[in-house]
Amino acid sequence: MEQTWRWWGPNDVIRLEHVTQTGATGIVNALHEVPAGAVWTREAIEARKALIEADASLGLRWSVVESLPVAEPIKIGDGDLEPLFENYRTSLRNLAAAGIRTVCYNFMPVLDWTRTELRHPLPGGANALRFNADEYAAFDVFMLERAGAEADHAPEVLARARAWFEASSEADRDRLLASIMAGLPGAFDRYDLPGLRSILARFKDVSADKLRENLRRFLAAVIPTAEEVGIRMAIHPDDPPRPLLGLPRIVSSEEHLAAILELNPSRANGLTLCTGSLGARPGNDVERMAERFAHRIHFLHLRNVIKYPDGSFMEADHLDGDVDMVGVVRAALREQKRRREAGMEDWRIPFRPDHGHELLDDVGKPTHPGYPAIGRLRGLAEMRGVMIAIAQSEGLPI
Ligand code: DNO
Repeated sequence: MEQTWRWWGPNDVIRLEHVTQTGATGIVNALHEVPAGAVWTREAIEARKALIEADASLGLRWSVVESLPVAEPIKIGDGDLEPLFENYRTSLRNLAAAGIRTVCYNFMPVLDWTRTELRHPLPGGANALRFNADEYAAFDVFMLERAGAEADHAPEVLARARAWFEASSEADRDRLLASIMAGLPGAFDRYDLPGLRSILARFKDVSADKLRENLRRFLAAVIPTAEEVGIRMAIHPDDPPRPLLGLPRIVSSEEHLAAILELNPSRANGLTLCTGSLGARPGNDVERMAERFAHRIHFLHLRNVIKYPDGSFMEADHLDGDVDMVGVVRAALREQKRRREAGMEDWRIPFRPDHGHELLDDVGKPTHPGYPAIGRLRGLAEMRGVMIAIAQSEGLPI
């Protein structure tokens, strides 16, 4: 398994030298400055690649793109999409020309990952990301004032949400809005409440079936090109894996993943198995999904979550939480063996420690929420240990 690290580009305070110190060799990166829907040019890709590989002694290569974003009109299924499809295909061709073969993307309308608390304090002074069902309901019902929102929350959650809202200060509400918006990658497309209401309105006729149909259309438009240029597309699951703000979700469960793989049977239509995203949904058996879909997994995000009965969840230490991480790593290692025996050249599956707690000197550093250096270094080290232990005891290639 290729050990990778998400690097946010030249503005990341965690520098490439630091990444080398973690033991990772693959860089996960995106041209976050290019707006969704626009082409990633050959020049821009080559410039970024050159930056990543400038110092050969660091031993790094740009191995995965996360993400090549899908523009909202494609998810809405609005208007003439052909120019957007063509731009996406051009970006894929340009990436392939630079030797990049794995492209992660998601199909979550409007919001990428969503949390209500970016710094939930842990004993000893560390911080974790947390999704609090009461605060989320307070946001949805009382701040956003979304029509019909009450029906989407359990009565006891709603009662606590009301109490939270009534006791909240303006600063509390600002913090909640900022936390919910923080998931949007890059520095773009942060919405304020009116902005969020208007983008939500554009999705009002998009049911889950319609969204799935729009995904099918997108795949039909881009997968043949991906196949032709040797790119593996890897859809990222919904985070959290449940409908949010009335928006449909179609990448949240085993059934969803199976349906997506069937939408387009090409191996280029594959998955990012994100254990933390999928693990936050009651009933999801992530180890079983790793085994069942192994042949179509092109990228692994390893992190863990603890779920609470009211729908809240917290990001846990990588080996502590509800997901059987050892089982997932075992499934990935066995799949690699199968690929190698089948003569596949790129048999190694890239994985990255996805998120980490803010630990020690991470606290107070201006890193992206969920992406501190030491917390992720700990996660990577733990997962590397699991990987090597399983590989040695089962005689599997690493
Ligand atoms: C959060 C990430 C997501 C992910 C995108 C992939 O930390 O896992 O932002 O990168 O959803 O498209």
